[in-house]
Amino acid sequence: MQYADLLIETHDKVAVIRLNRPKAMNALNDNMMNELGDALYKFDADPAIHVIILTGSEKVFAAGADIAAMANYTYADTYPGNYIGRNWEHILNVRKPVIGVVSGYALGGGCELAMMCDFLIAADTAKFGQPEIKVGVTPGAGGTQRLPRAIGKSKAMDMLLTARMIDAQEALNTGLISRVYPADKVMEESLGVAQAIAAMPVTVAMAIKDSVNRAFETTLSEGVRYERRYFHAAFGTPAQKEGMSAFLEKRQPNFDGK
Ligand code: DAK
Repeated sequence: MQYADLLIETHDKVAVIRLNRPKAMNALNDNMMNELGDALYKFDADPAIHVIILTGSEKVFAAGADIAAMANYTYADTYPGNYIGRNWEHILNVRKPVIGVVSGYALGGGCELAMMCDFLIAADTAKFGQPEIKVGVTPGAGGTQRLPRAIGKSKAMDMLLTARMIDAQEALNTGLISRVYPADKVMEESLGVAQAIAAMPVTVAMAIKDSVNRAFETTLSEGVRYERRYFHAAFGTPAQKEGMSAFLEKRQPNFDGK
């Protein structure tokens, strides 16, 4: 898979998609977001891939939507043209786990894209922010919605209204990210996390992802009902037979192809 604004690698069952517009701090533009959707859908459909990592460079995950591209947009360009909605949210349709790995800046649309991943691992160099207010717009890709759900209203209001950035430690303390590693180790460690998930049964990983995401879209009792259906269905799968047999036989499970 060859793209102008992405670099692609695979490591066994793990695909790595790297945002790659180094001259513009990986600013997100239409071409990059179209390519990202294409790569995500191809890996989601590929039975050899179980987990996807979305990352940037060592210096920057993404410094936001491309301000040079947006500067002359009018309302007629954005609303009828469905700016953002038309191609930024493909990642939300991906059914396999997507881990965001952030080194350096994740700002504006970059922070919003990171928050669309299933969970985030960061380098100790990471900086997260929603500085849109400084360029005269509100966030447009979920920043005012996903940030308060992730870190609470007070901290989210503080970041959104003042445009201040938080570092990796503060992001860890608030629950925006799940792990922090030294910058020179973050990819190796993240690949280890992805490979551990990739060794689990992909059908169960997909069901867990779908159930967790329901928690943000429905009531507690409906969410639990939803989870219960997946739990019951699991008893019809080879993964449950292999996992429970392996436990009783005191051996490691082999979930290949399950
Ligand atoms: N867009 C385009 N180019 C960018 C960019 C961006 N967001 N961020 C950086 N660059 C470019 C710089 O212009 C510079 O280009 P040259 O001058 O070399 O040609 C190059 O990348 C290197 O940047 P700096 O020289 O500034 O590098 P520094 O290390 O000094 O600073 C920085 C790094 C990331 C702190 C700084 O570049 C910065 O503050 N960047 C802007 C961050 C920002 O404000 N991000 C939010 C963007 S607004 C909407 C939906 C969504 C949105 C808007 C509307 N609707 C539905 C209508 C979303 C908006 C945003 O994301």
